[in-house]
Amino acid sequence: MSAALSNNASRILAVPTAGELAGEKKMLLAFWVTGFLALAVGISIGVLQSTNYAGINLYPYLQPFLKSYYQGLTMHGVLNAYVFTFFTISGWLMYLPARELKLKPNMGLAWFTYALMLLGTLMAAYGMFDNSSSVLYTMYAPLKGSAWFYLGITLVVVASILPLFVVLEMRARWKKANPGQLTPLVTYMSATTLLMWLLAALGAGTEAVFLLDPWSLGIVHTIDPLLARTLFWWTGHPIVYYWLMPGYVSIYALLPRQAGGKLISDPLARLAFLLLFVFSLPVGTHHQYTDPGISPVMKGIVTALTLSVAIPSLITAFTIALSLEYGGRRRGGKGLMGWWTALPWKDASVAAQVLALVSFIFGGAGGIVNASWQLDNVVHNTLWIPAHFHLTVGTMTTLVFMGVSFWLLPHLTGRRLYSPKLALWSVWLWFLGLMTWGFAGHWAGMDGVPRRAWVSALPHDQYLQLYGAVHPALIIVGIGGVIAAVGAVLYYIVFFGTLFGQKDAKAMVEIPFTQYITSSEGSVMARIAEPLGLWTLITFVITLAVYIPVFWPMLTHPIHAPGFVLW
Ligand code: HAS
Ligand code: CU
Repeated sequence: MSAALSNNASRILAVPTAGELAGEKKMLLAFWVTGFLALAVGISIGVLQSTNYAGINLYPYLQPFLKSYYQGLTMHGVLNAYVFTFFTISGWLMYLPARELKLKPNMGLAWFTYALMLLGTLMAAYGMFDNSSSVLYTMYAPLKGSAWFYLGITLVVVASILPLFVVLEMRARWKKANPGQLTPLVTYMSATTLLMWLLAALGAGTEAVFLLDPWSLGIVHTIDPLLARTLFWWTGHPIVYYWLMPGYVSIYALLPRQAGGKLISDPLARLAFLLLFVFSLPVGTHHQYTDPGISPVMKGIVTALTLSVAIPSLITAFTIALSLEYGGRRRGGKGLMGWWTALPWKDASVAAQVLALVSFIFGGAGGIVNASWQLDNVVHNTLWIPAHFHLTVGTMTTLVFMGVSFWLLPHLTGRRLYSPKLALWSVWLWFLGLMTWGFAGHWAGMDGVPRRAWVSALPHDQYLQLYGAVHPALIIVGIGGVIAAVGAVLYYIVFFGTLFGQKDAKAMVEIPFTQYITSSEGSVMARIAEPLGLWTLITFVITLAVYIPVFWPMLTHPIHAPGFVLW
C-alpha cells in the first residue's frame, strides 16, 4: 500500500534524474552568464558617467562606438537595470524552488523564456547601438526611439513573466502530493515575487503594446506623454521590488546558514514578502510628484502608501540582524557587537551580502526621503536619485548576486571558485566604490546638481561657474565610480576564472538552505499568507482603486504629442 502511494507520489512529483539535474544547472548557468555579460558592458559605460560629473568628458575619444553621454546612459540603464536583472532573476527564481521542492521544472518553458529574452535583448541592443534610441531607460515619450528598441523591450518583459508559470506549476504538483501543507519558504517567496511582477508588468506592457510599439512602427503619429509616463511608473516602481525580492530570497533563506546560524522566523519572512507584494503595486505615482495632471489628493494618498512599503524592509532589517547575531554568537562572538566581528568575513559570499545590507540602510533611508512628497521636491531629478538607486539596486540586487555567484558558479559548473581572496577584494571595492558614490551623489543632489546631464560637455569655465561650489562632491562621485569599476574588474576575473577553471569534486557545493528557529508549523500568519490567488486578487483590486482616479482624467482629456528625436 505504502509502496503504491510513494510510486503515485513520485509520479505526480516527477523527481528529476541526475541527467535532468545537470540540464537544469546548464539552464541557470545560461541565464546567469548572459545577465552578467550584459552587466559587464553596462558597468564599463557607468565609469564614463561618473567621470562626466567630475568634469571629464571621455566621449569624444569613444567615437564611433558611443556618440553621446545620452546614448551611453541609455545602454547603462537598460543593460544593468533590465537585461542583467531579468536574466539572473528569471533563472534564479525557477532553479531555487525546483531544488527546494526536489522537482523537475518545465524545462521547455524555461529555455523558451531564455530564447525570447535573448531575442528581445538583441533587438533592443541594436536600437541602442545604432544610436536611434537614446531615450534613457525610462523611455519618456515624446522622445522617440526605434521600433527595434521598443519591440525588443516588449519581448524581454513578456519573457520575464513566463517563469511564474514554471513556479506555479511546480507548486501545484507539490501541493497535490502534500495536501494541506504550506508551500516551502523559498517557493513561497519566488511565487510571490513573480505574481507581484505579473501585475506590475501590466503597466509597461500596456504602454509598450498600445502606445510605444504602434507609434514607433508609424501606425499612429502622436503619443500621450502623461499617459505613457503613468503606465511606465505603474511598472517602474514595483520593478524595484522585483529587483529587491530575489536578493531577499538569498538574505532570508540562505545567508543565515552561510553565516553559521539559522533564520529567526519563517512566518515573518512570509509576512515581509506578502506586504511587499501588496504595497508595491499601487504607489508608482510617487515618481510623478512633480507631474501635472495627477490630483494632489492622489499624491497625498500615494505618499502614505509609499511610506508603508518601507515596513516590510524594516521587518527584514530586524529579522536579519537578529539572525546574523545568532550566527555570530554561535561562532563564538561575545559582548554587544562581538557577534558582528565573528561573522565569516573571509567568505566573500557572506561579506558581499552583509555589506549589501549595510549599504541598503542608507539606500532605504534615502527612499523614505523620496517617498515624502515635500522632501522629494528638493531632490527630484537631481543626482540624489541615482545615488539612492546605486545604494539599492546596485547593492541589494547586484552585490547580493555577486555574492551568490561565489557559491553558485562552483555549484553549477563543478569548478573551484577562482581566487577567494580576489573575490573578497572585489566585494569590498564594489561596496566602497558605491558607498563613496552614494555619499557624494546625495550631497551633490542636495546642492541641486541635475541627474542625466552631460555636464562635462560644457566649456570648462561654464562647468565651474555652474557646479564649482560642489566640485569636491562631483570629484568624489568620479572617484567612487572608478573604485567600483576596479572592483568589477576583479569580480570578472573571478567570474571567468571560475567558469574556465579547475574541476573539483568538492566544489559541487550544496545549496545552503537555512533552518529556522521559528518554523511556519502551526503559524496563523503563515496560513493567512498561503492563498496566493486570493492575495493576487486583493492586490489587483487595491491597485485599481488607486489608479482609476489617476487614469480617469487622462483618458477623458487625452494629449496628442508628435515625437522628438533630440540627438
Ligand atoms: Fe526607490 C526612486 C522610494 C527602495 C530603486 N528608486 C528610485 C529609482 C530607482 C529606485 C531605480 O518615493 C529611480 C527611478 C528613476 O530613474 O527615476 N525607494 C523608495 C522607498 C523605498 C525604496 C520608500 N528603491 C528602493 C529599492 C530599489 C529602488 C529597494 C531598488 C532595488 N524611490 C523612492 C521614490 C523614488 C525612488 C519616491 C522617486 C524619487 C524621484 O524624485 O524621482 C523603500 O522600499 C526603502 C525601504 C528600505 C529600508 C531599509 C531597510 C534596511 C535593511 C538593511 C538592514 C541591515 C542589516 C545589517 C540587517 C527601510 C533591510 C546588519 C547591520 C547592523 C549594523 C546591525
Ligand atoms: Cu518607486
